[in-house]
Amino acid sequence: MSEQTNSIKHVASPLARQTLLDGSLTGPVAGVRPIRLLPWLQVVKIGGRSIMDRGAAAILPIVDEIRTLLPEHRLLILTGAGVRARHLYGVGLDLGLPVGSLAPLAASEAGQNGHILASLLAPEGVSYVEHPTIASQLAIHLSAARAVVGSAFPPYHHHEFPASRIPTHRADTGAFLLADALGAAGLTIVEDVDGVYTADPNGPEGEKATLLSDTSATELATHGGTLPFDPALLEVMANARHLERVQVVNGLVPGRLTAALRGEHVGTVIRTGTRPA
Ligand code: GWN
Ligand code: ATP
Repeated sequence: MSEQTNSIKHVASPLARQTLLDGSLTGPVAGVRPIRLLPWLQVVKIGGRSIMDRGAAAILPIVDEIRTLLPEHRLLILTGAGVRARHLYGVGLDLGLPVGSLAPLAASEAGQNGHILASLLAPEGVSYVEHPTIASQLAIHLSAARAVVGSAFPPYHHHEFPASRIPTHRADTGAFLLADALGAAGLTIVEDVDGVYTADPNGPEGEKATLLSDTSATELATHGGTLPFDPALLEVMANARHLERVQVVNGLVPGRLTAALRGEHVGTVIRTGTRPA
């Protein structure tokens, strides 16, 4: 039998011959910290219910504040969904819609709030950019403008985890996932309360609630009560690759967002699971 010449070209890859299911094999290759894509970017999540639903009284002052921040920072401003999504969940759940149908419907409300905010900032060159643009053309848009606005809701659609009938991954989680994936300089979550309290300051136990000035995702995971953001945020914070902290600030108090972006401690700082490189 004549010997056959093997002319197959092999592609050298450290993962070519091993299962991706064994952490001890993938660890040496995949365990390194990813690069920061946009290390100068500040991500700001504006609450849907807490800010946008309040209309002009809350939106116009924050728009003024963002306008004055533009020379200082390059911003990705992401909006939450607000009360229209709560109404949508009510109707959709009554009709028996699955979570994968509710997720994109709620997400579209976050997008609407983004369109509103971007319209008000249009004279400053700020536009609403779509999810696919955020995914692949954010850098060029932020080279043309100091800031862009997008939807904070992650576009999971029918891929939303079926753990609950209300989408698990909502605007706060979406904003964190983006900020961490981009290796942004920071994420500030803008709410209508001074930060995270021991209990809902607007709830029945509100009078006894005290502000947590400095806390961690690990501590909050054992908190038990309600929080001013999606609980899933704590899970993604535990696995953060870049962001070491997030600050929750009160957007109804003029100057708090400005101070937070300057690195001042003016709300609740929540430390994530990641450590300085
Ligand atoms: O529609 O306001 O992006 O940026 O999750 O998907 O439900 O879509 O299903 O580029 O892709 O409603 O149409 O809508 O909010 O999400 O967008 O105006 O495919 O610019 O078409 O990932 O904006 O929208 O709702 O964000 O959060 O056309 Mo909207 Mo949202 Mo626009 Mo986007 Mo979803 Mo697209 Mo998408 Mo859908
Ligand atoms: P979205 O952007 O998803 O529309 P949002 O972030 O604007 O929502 P909420 O989800 O309503 O707004 O969260 C803010 C509210 O959370 C506060 O007004 C407060 O009453 C409530 N809250 C509940 N628990 C706490 C807590 N432990 N500390 C502070 N606020 C809390």
